Amino acid sequence: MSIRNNNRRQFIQLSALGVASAAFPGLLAANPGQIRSRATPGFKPDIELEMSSRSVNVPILNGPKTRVQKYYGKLLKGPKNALVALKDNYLGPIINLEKGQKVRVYFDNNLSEPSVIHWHGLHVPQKSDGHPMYSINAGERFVYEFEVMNRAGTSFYHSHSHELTAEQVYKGLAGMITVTDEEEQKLDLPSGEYDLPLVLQDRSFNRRNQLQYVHGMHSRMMGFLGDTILVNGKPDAEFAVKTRAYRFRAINGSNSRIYKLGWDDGTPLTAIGTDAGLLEKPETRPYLMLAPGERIDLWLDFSGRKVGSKLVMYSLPFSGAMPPMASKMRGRGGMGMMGGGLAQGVKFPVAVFKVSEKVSDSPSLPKRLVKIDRFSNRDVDNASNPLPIGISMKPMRPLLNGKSFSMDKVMDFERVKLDSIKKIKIFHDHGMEKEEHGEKLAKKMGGMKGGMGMMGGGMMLSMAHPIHLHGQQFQVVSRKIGGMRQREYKTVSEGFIDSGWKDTVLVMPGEEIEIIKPFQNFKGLFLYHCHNLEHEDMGMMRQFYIS
Ligand SMILES: [Cu+2]
Repeated sequence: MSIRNNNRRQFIQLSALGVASAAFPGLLAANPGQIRSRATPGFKPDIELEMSSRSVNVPILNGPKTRVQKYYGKLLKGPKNALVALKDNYLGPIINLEKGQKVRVYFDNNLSEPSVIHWHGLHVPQKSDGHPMYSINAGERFVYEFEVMNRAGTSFYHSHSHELTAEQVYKGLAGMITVTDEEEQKLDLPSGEYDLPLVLQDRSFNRRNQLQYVHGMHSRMMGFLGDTILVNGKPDAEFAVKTRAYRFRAINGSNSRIYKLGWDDGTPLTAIGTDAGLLEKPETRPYLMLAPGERIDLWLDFSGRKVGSKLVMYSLPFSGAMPPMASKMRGRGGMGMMGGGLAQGVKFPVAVFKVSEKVSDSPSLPKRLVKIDRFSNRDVDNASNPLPIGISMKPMRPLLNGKSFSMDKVMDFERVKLDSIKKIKIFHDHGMEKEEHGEKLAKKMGGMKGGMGMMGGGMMLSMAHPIHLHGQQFQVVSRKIGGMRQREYKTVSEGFIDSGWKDTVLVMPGEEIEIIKPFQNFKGLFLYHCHNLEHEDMGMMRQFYIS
């Protein structure tokens, strides 16, 4: 069996590397294991890490410790601050990188199940991107090698083993990555103790403090929603802050919860960065939306606040993210909730900021941050014929372009030429019924009207999906909201920042979003999927084949 699997896997890897450019034959998904990945002799790393995943007990709540899965790290080579462990935490160590560094990571899977690491936000070669075909079995080692090509920004690494992603991330397999570069260093942004993570996750615990995961297909279909909010791995988050500006790197590491971040007293929020990149200039909004997989770099300025005063950051109420059917069941332990849990879109506190010390100086908010060259139709070769990402929900089957994920298949329009820059249209495709529709869709994209088939069964399941594309960051170039659910859309519409670099974008029901994305530097298979991790594991994932 192992020989056959090995051959199959090798074939897939060779195919992905462009050795076999013909159609991917009808292979079964590769089974994890049999990967023998070794360090490349010619690759001279600036940073060398040994990472491992293990089941371990950590203190989260008062009382008994919680069984989690955790990434451990050991710095073999590189600057001391490249790896910062969080004590008594399920979150993996923070990895601090600099543009241009070469990084090698030895990953030892010490779980009792397959796993793989995806460097969400980093633009790395296929083999180091954590594609589920590179999942390794318990006891195996995988070597990741990449050069940091990203601009300064915040990313995060997490498990991406197919059908295990949601549960492994839920159990703890995630951690923050920061990247810095010369452009950022010139800005004199808050650093050191004033540059802090804000990793947002929701969990549910039983009476013995053990993690509870989804029960039943309904909550899986809507996505897991926990009733306990954890910030940086801890409940009841409180930050003691000085009267000055801070940078908080917010990461939504939740499986499916969407946050609408805002202050209790109505003070607006200022963002200086989005997914893996600083903005051209700061953006101040009444609130900011943060969907699973997304990041926002926040500029939180406590200057002028009274010592002893408290500010509470909330997730403010919003509606429209869940199907109408699920919303009606709210309060009755309905879909998407654990019994008595926190429904999607209800208000709850995220973290308390206690002003505890007066200081006399603070960096001031830069008027301009970094230069961003905006993509336009002139940069793409398919302006009038965008690549489709059609979202549809059949009962218990969330799909992209009418298909579920299969490890070794790409459709014609998912084959993209290396070095091309493409326009991509992400939309809700309620009319999609036939399996081959995805193929046809690519051809008739121009003629598609929003709202087609809206009264069909698909619409009843229409919900918000955070769509994540692996590889390079993209830019959002347009948003259109269909005629329906306008009132609900207004509860979130001011919280989207489209001026920066993105790798994940929340697509609300009825919404159609156009993005422009470059496909440069690396050939191979690069995933696109829903970052509602329950959806991802149910197959709401496809891939581009860059050749
Ligand atoms: Cu989804």
